[in-house]
Amino acid sequence: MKIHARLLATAAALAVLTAAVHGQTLKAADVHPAGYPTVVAVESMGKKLDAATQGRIKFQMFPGSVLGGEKEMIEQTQVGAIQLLRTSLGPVGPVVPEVNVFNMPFVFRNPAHMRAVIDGPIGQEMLDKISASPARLVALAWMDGGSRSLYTKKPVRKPEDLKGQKIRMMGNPLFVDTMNAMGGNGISMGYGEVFTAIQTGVVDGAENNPPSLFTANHFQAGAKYYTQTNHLIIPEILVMSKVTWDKLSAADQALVKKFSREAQLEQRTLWDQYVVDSVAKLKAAGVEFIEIDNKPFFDATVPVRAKYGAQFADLMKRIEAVK
Ligand code: GTR
Repeated sequence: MKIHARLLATAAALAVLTAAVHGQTLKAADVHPAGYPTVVAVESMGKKLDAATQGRIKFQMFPGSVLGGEKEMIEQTQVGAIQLLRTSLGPVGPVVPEVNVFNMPFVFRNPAHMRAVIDGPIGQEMLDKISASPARLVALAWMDGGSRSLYTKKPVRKPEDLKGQKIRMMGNPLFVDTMNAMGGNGISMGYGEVFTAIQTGVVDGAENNPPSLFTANHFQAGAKYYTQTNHLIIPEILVMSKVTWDKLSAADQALVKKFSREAQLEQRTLWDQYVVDSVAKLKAAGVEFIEIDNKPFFDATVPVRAKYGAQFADLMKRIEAVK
């Protein structure tokens, strides 16, 4: 019995030692809180990796921006301080300019069109472009970010209503230009600063999808009018630091790819339900959804697509042709 116990203790000590030598913990990060579809899907990926490698690859999720804003987290992933990151493509644009074709206003007709594009050859090409770029990010899978609309303190129905209003946009000059073209003043700012900025009047509103508006509580800071502009439909992405990727064996890389793909599908299912629930909760909380014809906003942003889209002319035609 005693020998058995000692053997067990030795085995346990050896396991710890082996993990220390060969094992590793992947730090994953997200600006969204626990329970958000992206966080849940990436957590399941981590559990699968742990199980498939008998604990050799461990996983820890840092949700809710605890490791920094999205821009800072992208930088940390590039240098390998964060190993896995779920991010919007918005702030990836300044680092990998090729992704900006997906960041343009009204480039997708609706979220279903966006999904058809990312699920097809164009989506795969874009993942490959990111991985091949000098940004040191390995693009593993797409995530869904739905459709972004405007929310403000005063109701907005047409571009003229945005005159003089400061609207927070994600950190990418393309978005500031988009808001300026839509009639407002685009102010670029990190996600974590938006609540206080609305509350203190530093900005008059922002724009996002219903799940983000709901979980970040921006309506409680005073932006209660949600105008259905649907001006940006930006896919999101799961990336691994190239520093980490290069240290994995080919077999482990294959596992990471397989489970990332599964995370993409899981997130999509969770996302659809989360959008429905968020819309219901926002309405119950008194947020007024303003239905509009968004054509004037589409028309107002023609120059933005012309300016940023010129370099992607062929790709834009292919995107448009996707049914
Ligand atoms: C959300 C997106 C986040 C972040 C945020 C923002 O919709 O999921 O990754 O980009 O928007 O506006 O900063």
